[in-house]
Amino acid sequence: MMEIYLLVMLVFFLTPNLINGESTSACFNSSQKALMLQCGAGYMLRITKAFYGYSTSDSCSFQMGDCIYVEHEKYPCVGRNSCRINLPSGDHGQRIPSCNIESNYFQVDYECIPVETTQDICEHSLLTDQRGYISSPRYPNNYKEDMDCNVTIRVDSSQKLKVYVIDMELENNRNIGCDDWIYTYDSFSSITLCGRRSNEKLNMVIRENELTIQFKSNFATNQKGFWVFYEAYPPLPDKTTSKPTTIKSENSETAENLSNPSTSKVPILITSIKQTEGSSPPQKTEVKIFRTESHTTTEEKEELPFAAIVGGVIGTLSLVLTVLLILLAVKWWRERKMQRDKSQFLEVRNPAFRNSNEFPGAENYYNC
Ligand SMILES: *[C@@H]1O[C@H](CO)[C@@H](O)[C@H](O)[C@H]1NC(C)=O
Ligand SMILES: *[C@@H]1O[C@H](CO)[C@@H](O)[C@H](O)[C@H]1NC(C)=O
Ligand SMILES: CC(=O)N[C@H]1CO[C@H](CO)[C@@H](O)[C@@H]1O
Ligand SMILES: [Ca+2]
Repeated sequence: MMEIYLLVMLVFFLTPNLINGESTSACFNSSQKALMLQCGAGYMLRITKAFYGYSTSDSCSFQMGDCIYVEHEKYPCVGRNSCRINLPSGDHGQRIPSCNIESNYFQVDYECIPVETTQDICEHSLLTDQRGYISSPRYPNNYKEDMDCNVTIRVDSSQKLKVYVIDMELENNRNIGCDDWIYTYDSFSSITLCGRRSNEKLNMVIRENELTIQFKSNFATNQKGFWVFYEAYPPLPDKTTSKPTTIKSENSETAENLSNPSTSKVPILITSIKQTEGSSPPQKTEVKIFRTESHTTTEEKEELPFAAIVGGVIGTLSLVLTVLLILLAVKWWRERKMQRDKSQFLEVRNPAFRNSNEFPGAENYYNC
C-alpha cells in the first residue's frame, strides 16, 4: 500500500527537466565576464537551470557533490536563439546558503529547441502529440492586443498531462489581477496565470487526458507572452498501437459547461466551476490569486485509477497522523516547559479553578 503511495508521489513530483541539454559555466576569478548561450538560427533557447556553485576542483562547472544555489532569475533571452549573461565582478558570486560558502562559479544549463516544435496557440485548436511546446503568437516578440485563442491538448485515454511554464510575461494589474492571462482547465479544475514566471510546473492537478489552454489579451499593453511545455504520461507502450483520437467539436460539453473568464469584467485570477445538484447552470466562484481550485464532480470516481485513489487516501491519512503526532509532541513539550516555568515562578495560571488546599506550600512546586 505504502509502495503505491510512494509511486504516486514519485510520478507526481518527477519533472521532465532531466533532459540532456547543453551547459556553459565559468569561474568568477577567470577573465571571462559573461556567459554566452548560443543556439543556431531556427532554435529557441530554453534555460533549464541557472545556479551558483562552489567547486573544490579546477573544473569551474558542476561536479557531483558540489554545493549549489539555484537562481530563479527570469532571463529575457529565453525563447530567442542566443543569450548573454553577465557574471558578477570579483572572485565570488552569491553565497550558497545550504553550505554557507561563497560560490566560485556560475553555470547555466540550457537546451536549443527547434522553432517548429512550438505551436502558436492561435493557430491550432487541437494538439494530439505526446509532448510539445505552445506559445503566444509572435513569441518571443510581444503578442498583440485583443487576442482570444484557445487550444485543446488531447492524448491517449490511458494518459494524463503535465504542463510546465518555461517563460511568461503577461500584463498584470498591480499584482491584484490579470489584464492578459492564460486560463488552463480540464473538467475538474482550472488555473489562471499572468505576470512574470519562469520554469515552474503548472500548479494544477490535471486529472484527465484532455486540457484546454485559453490565452486572452486586453486592448492595451502587450508583453512578451508565454511559452509552455506539455507532456503526456505515462509513455505509451508502443507507438504503433496508439489509435488516432477522435476529434470533438470545439463546442464540446466540457467547454460549454466551464464558464469563460473573458465574460467577467473584473480581473479574475482563478475561475472555477462548482457544479450544483441537478442540471442547474454552473456557478462561478472567484478564488484567491494564483491558487488552483478544484471541484469534484460525480464523474471523477470513474476517471481516477483505483491505485491512485487508494494511494491518495492512505497518503492523506498518514500525513494527517504525522501532523497530529507532531502537534501532540509540541503540546506535550510546551506543557512540560510550562510546568517547569510554573515551578520556578510559583505561578498559578487560573487560580479560580483551584482549591487553595492544592497549594499547601511553595516547596512542593520544586518537585514537579
Ligand atoms: C580560479 O578558481 C579556481 C577554482 O577555485 C582555481 O582552480 C583557479 O586556479 C583560479 N584561477 C585563477 C586565475 O585564480
Ligand atoms: C476557442 O476558440 C474558438 C475559435 O478558434 C472559438 O470558436 C471558441 O469559442 C473558443 N472557446 C473558448 C472556450 O473560448
Ligand atoms: C451543469 C450543466 O450545465 N450541464 C450541461 C453540460 O453541457 C451539456 C451539453 O451542452 C448539457 O446537457 C448539460 O446540462
Ligand atoms: Ca494587455
